[in-house]
Amino acid sequence: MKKESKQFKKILERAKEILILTHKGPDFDAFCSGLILKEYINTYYPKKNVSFKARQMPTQNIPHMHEVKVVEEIHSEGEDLVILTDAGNWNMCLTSKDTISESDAKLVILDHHDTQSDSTDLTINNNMSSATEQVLELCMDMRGSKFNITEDISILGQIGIISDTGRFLYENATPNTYEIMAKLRRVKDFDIEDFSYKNSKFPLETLSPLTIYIKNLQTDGDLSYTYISKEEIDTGEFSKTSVNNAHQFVRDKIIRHIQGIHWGFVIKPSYYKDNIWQVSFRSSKGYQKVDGIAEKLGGGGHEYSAAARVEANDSKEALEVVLDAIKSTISS
Ligand SMILES: [Mn+2]
Repeated sequence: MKKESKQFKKILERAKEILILTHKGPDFDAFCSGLILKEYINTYYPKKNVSFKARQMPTQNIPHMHEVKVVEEIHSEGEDLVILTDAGNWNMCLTSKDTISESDAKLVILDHHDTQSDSTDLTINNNMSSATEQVLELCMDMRGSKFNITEDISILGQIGIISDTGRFLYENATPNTYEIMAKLRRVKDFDIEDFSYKNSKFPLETLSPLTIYIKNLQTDGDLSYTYISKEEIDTGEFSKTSVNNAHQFVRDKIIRHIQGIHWGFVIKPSYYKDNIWQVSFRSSKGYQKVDGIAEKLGGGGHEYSAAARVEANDSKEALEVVLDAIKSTISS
């Protein structure tokens, strides 16, 4: 057993009241890693109290999802151990109203992000494809061949891993990821295609703001960009969700998928503050890196996927601010 697994086991064995938390706006990896860990504790330590709190339920049915306690605020309820999965620090998990970080419970982080982690009693992060892979690896290391992959754990594991690896398309999928996936699929032949298909569905109302984004699209060399203005949102009476969905669709499936185009950005007004605009950048591997541009605008992200907020009076000005930042970053 690895040293970190032994340490985790020791901390777990001493705890009585355990709370599992994950990042805000939880994705499937967040839910699946937390639920697998909860199942593990429930199975091997049935006398311990373990709860998993989040602000919302997953968008599709997954095993054990009814065990997620949906709460608005997170305060200490006498826990002696808090475990964060799929998050490197409190900040990713808590809002300003939550006070749980002030409790003197022990803190363990099980993560796979590059983000700087808070100081903890134990952090396990082997830069795996997903927090789900990290949690499974840990469970398997602690129990060895006795670890029982139930059908539910198999399904949760597969969902977490396929979500965070984009069905094994991203670079984060390693031989270890495939090996764990093989173990999971021997237990249950989960329908990945059906799950991904359902997950990619969007509400009909997304199409109206989407036509605006497409109409506003411009190209410049291998760059494409588009936006939606406040006036267009008001005139069309578009809901916030429909604009957000359309924004994501253009960002992920249009801007860098046009032939001859390798990168781009999408702009929309912020719903939280007047005169603030959200800009999302996407690029293709080996082409223009966008993290530096986003950083110049006060944001950040990864080499080929980044975001920022810019201040501007209208969409035209917001576009100029972003195009200026691009020009000065590329020429420097
Ligand atoms: Mn993740």
